[in-house]
Amino acid sequence: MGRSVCWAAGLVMMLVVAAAADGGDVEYDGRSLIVNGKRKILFSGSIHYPRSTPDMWPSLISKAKQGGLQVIQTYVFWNLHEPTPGQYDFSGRNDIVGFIKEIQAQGLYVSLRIGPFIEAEWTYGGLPVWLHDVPGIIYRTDNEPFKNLMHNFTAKIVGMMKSEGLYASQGGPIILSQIENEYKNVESAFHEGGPAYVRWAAEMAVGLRTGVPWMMCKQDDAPDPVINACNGMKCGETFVGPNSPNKPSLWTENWTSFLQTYGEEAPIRSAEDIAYNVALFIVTKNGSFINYYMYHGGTNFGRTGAAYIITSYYDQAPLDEYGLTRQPKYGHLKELHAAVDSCSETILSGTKNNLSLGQSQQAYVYQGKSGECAAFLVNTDKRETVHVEFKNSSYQLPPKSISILPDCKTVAFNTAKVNTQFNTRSMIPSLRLNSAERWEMFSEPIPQYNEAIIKANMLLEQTSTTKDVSDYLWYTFSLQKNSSDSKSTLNVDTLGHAILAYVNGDFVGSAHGSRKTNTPSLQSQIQLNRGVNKIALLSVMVGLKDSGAFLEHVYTGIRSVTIQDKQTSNYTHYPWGYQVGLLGEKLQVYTSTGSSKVEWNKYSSSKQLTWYKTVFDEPEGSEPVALNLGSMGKGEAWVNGQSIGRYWVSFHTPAGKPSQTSYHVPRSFLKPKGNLLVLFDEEFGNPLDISIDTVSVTKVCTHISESSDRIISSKGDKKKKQETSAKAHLRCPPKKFISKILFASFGTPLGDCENYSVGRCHASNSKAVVERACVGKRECSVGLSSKKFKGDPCPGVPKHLIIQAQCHSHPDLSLNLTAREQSNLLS
Ligand SMILES: *[C@@H]1O[C@H](CO)[C@@H](O)[C@H](O)[C@H]1NC(C)=O
Ligand SMILES: *[C@@H]1O[C@H](CO)[C@@H](O)[C@H](O)[C@H]1NC(C)=O
Ligand SMILES: *[C@@H]1O[C@H](CO)[C@@H](O)[C@H](O)[C@H]1NC(C)=O
Ligand SMILES: *[C@@H]1O[C@H](CO)[C@@H](O)[C@H](O)[C@H]1NC(C)=O
Ligand SMILES: *[C@@H]1O[C@H](CO)[C@@H](O)[C@H](O)[C@H]1NC(C)=O
Ligand SMILES: *[C@@H]1O[C@H](CO)[C@@H](O)[C@H](O)[C@H]1NC(C)=O
Ligand SMILES: *[C@@H]1O[C@H](CO)[C@@H](O)[C@H](O)[C@H]1NC(C)=O
Ligand SMILES: *[C@@H]1O[C@H](CO)[C@@H](O)[C@H](O)[C@H]1NC(C)=O
Ligand SMILES: CC(=O)N[C@H]1CO[C@H](CO)[C@@H](O)[C@@H]1O
Repeated sequence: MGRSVCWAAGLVMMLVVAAAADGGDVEYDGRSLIVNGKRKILFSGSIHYPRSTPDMWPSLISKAKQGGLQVIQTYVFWNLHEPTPGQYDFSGRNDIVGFIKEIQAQGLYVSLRIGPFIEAEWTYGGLPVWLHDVPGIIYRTDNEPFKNLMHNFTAKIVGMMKSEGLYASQGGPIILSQIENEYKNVESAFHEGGPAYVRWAAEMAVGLRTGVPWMMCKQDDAPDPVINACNGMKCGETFVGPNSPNKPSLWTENWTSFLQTYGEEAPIRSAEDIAYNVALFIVTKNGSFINYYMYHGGTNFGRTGAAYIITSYYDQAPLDEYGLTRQPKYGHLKELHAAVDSCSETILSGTKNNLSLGQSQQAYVYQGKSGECAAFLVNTDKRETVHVEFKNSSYQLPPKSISILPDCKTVAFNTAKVNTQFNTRSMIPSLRLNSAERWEMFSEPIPQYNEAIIKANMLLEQTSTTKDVSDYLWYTFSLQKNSSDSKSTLNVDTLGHAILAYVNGDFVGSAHGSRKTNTPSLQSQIQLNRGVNKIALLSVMVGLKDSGAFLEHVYTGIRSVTIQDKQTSNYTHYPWGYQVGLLGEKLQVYTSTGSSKVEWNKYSSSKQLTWYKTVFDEPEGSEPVALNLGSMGKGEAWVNGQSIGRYWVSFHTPAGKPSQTSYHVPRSFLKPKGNLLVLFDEEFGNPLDISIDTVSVTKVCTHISESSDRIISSKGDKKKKQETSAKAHLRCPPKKFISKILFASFGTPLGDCENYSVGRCHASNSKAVVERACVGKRECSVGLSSKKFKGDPCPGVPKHLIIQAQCHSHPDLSLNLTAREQSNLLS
């Protein structure tokens, strides 16, 4: 498919593809993808269809488009689509065709990563658990049973796409597909089976004749014509490049943040750092396709998250879990895309030169045939702001930054200068479920060996016993004691994620692991009675492993059990009874029909292993809804029978906080009245402190500096300076208005939008000036000029303006607006 193409000069790049995306033929060469004869620098963002709901898709895609993306990338989730062999599910959140058609309708392209091994922090890396029982199977190597099933599923998906006409070669939006995923990470474990499998996978995929290129990420030996692509945070620094001069530089996963596991803080990656690495990839690696992983992360509903992965997925992405724009990340990247788009023609077809501007400063200059010129000024110095001379003008380059000059003169964008406002999201309680009367509870019974249906003279492996229909497996045995004198110690070694132990119905101890460590062995002091003692161990999984070689051999569940008193008795090989899952799960007590199958009691006090039930009305309005589970322990929650995911509030981060307390309840799960909320808590969670919250942006903040003038002319051109003098822009989300100025300082305020205070120099009328310009409006701008503030509070000193404002729904009768503010409202 690679071919060299004479670069057409004067070709008009369409920045926004009109109406429906019509890909046409997709080809590539060493410079870029060529879609319908046109070279493109494509900005792409990952949005996974099952991690949001179909009613959210149009708005997510539209926001992505407004953010300057031309492509949406998604994985395909095999274990969702083929839960049992040969039985497929493409309904609801699994409606991949509907998702792709929505992207097409909005005029964007699709990058389809079929895998079908995908990792993706998704349980079992996307593989169906039933694969485990296929005789002789070894995943992801030169193994016939695996290759047959992988081929079957890949062909099924490609066939569906073709029959819906969704490939660009058919006039559809799919311009790129991926086979396998980061295989290089495991390849060596399979010895000669590895390379043979890579060759087979490439051939199999290419043989499906989609008419669009295939890629493999992190696979530097991807066989022709499959393109090897880069994954990571710093492809601008780390990517070794395409493995052929005829393949373009593609970045399939530029992590906008990182995965988060229980017990860890949210990983934060700044807008500046992402923008720097993207711009660097374009100039130093000839990058022409950049995908943000994730652009919208969303929610791991149900039990779909991989081992220890929290339910909220990449909430720090440009669109947060709820689909709200996360600023300044979203806006800063949007400005980057616009700056690159405005000169992408020159970048793609011009000749590139680089010249040194200083010790750690370089200019990359693209020169077009008809005199067009675009430049990227790179400062790799991580500490110093430097002034450089470029084409007789002087430019200030902040530390670790890249300035983009689409015409080689004017700075359209600098990766380190954030002009976008910040916003702060709030969870506002709409309903507190704090009265005991509204709750009912049902205790999950602790099973006994005698009643077990499954029995074995050994400890069974958990996942092959449960077939992953539940996170839970009970292990029970009974033990005859002739004396009651001794205190004993129960020792349990497990490869499950958490374990709870009961002796004669009493809780005796628990333990859990983390993504990085195995579950430590449980050691509990126990008292055994004379006669029969009933031991019950509940082994709990928090998702299945999603990475590494030989997933089919991963052992889960309890490995060894001993009881120590005067001597040590080993019960590893002993008559054990098993119960797969919980009674409440079997009866589906979280559904309206299932809940009537058990006897619910009035809420008395928090107990372990307890189901809680209540009903609530939908909060008014259209803002996203979340459940604040900050008072709960560990378990799962359902709304109207649909699981909103696992929660684990009791597992704290090193800073002593839960990794996640708010859990998304999609509006589409709700009806206006009488929504059934059911929770199962393994620990001593207190449901009386749960609240139903609405999620909204309540504060916006902007920080602007005089020194952020775009051009500093060496000739001190004052007129120019004034023209480009900065304005602070504030804007509330739709249907909200600036109700209050929380902080404003023109002068030398300290800190930034996250942490500010008045500095030495401060115009005392700052707040009044800003209030006059902004309160009551949805958006406003305030110029950064002394005139506006009736005088210069400190002549000669470079000044800043920081404004933080509160956004409020309108109309709000509690607001006492002045006449002027009321007229702002009407304007
Ligand atoms: C592949 O799929 C076809 C139906 O599409 C089915 O008949 C066949 O048994 C499948 N093969 C395997 C190995 O599952
Ligand atoms: C980028 O493209 C230029 C030709 O325009 C080539 O000389 C250079 O080697 C390429 N750089 C990389 C990192 O591929
Ligand atoms: C041009 O860029 C290359 C690679 O980025 C670097 O090795 C070289 O030193 C640069 N040349 C100048 C003159 O800065
Ligand atoms: C820079 O200035 C010098 C002298 O003033 C002039 O000769 C040269 O052409 C200028 N270069 C550019 C790129 O404008
Ligand atoms: C307890 O007593 C029973 C019969 O009295 C005997 O068969 C059994 O071995 C004894 N068990 C232990 C642990 O001593
Ligand atoms: C108990 O027996 C099992 C199986 O024989 C063995 O793997 C385990 O190490 C034993 N545990 C102890 C503490 O000896
Ligand atoms: C906030 O800023 C002040 C001074 O500007 C600084 O001393 C303090 O450490 C900052 N606090 C945080 C949490 O960043
Ligand atoms: C509005 O004015 C009333 C009466 O003057 C006062 O009680 C109330 O607190 C004011 N509300 C706000 C939000 O300032
Ligand atoms: C390829 C790449 O850029 N990998 C980097 C991804 O991010 C992690 C964490 O920051 C780095 O350790 C890798 O080097």
